[in-house]
Amino acid sequence: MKDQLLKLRDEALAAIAGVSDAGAIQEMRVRYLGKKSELSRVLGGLGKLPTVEERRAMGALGNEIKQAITQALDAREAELAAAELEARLAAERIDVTLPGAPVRRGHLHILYQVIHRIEEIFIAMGYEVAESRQVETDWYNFEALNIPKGHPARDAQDSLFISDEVLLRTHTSNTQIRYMLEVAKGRTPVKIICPGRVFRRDFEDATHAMMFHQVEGLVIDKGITLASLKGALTEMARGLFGPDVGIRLRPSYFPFTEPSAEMDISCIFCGGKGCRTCKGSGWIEIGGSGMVHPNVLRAGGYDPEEVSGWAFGYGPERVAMLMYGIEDIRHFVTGDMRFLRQF
Ligand code: 2U9
Repeated sequence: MKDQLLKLRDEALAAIAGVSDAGAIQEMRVRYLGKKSELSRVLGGLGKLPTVEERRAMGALGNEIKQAITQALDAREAELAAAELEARLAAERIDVTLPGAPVRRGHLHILYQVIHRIEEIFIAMGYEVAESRQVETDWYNFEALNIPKGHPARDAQDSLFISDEVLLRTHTSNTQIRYMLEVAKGRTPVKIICPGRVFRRDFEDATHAMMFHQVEGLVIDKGITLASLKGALTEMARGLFGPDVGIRLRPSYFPFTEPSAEMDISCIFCGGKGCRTCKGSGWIEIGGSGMVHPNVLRAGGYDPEEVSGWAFGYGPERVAMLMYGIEDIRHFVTGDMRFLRQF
């Protein structure tokens, strides 16, 4: 029996030394130490040994061998686990010094680059930028701007009504009314520009969109005249188009200003000599302006006998189109990255 046991031990230890897979260790535990193992079978015959001494000696040897095999299994298992960890660490090593995958940096939409430039020009002149709601009541969009119900100017501004009294604003002028009533509350001076989205019911083509932007300006103080309007507009035109650009005001009509004027810039393509873009006139129309109508001052809580003011309005889409040679207003909203990435 002793020889059998020693042979079993040597076999087991050799097999354990040769195993190279941690998963196989558990199998070996069952094979060499389990209830159905050769070792258990041999030791099962202990009772058949003739003397107590032999039984004791073989029992002790059996236990020693069990221990030796258990130790060998544990040691090999630990060795294999360490080797596996080592291999994984080597295989999954990350070089943290490698440059990362490049992320393409985005930028502001071209229209908002232009709007921000306009804001900067006016901020430098001491203006505040004011914003307000795009869904507005009839009163703030029309009535307060001297456009009562039935006024023909309502037809010229085809509107998107949500209910009888609520519409998508057709201009940013609601912002000036709200600023006068809710922020300035009769205090002077008021010096604001109001950029924002406006909406009109219109047929879209290369120069008309249902949604576009306006930048409007408003100044109110004692003794304000058209002289400072022309000064501010000239500063704006030069800031946008360069130091040689001039402004021309042509008499016109708007319900919210009196007197009113169309506002032209000298042609930025021919310098005023006359070309195709300015149709030979040397001037390009970009917006409107005028002295704030007394009714509008009153609606904003100001006394037209005490103070006066001027206002202007124009579309930054048109400015961006002139500056960058963009031929279709719809490019601004189609989201075509080939267009947007150019700027
Ligand atoms: C208040 C008083 C007066 C704003 C003004 C214009 C003239 C004008 C158009 C130009 C092209 C709009 O972008 S466009 O379609 N705007 O001609 N806007 S005066 O007058 C105001 C505004 C607010 C309280």
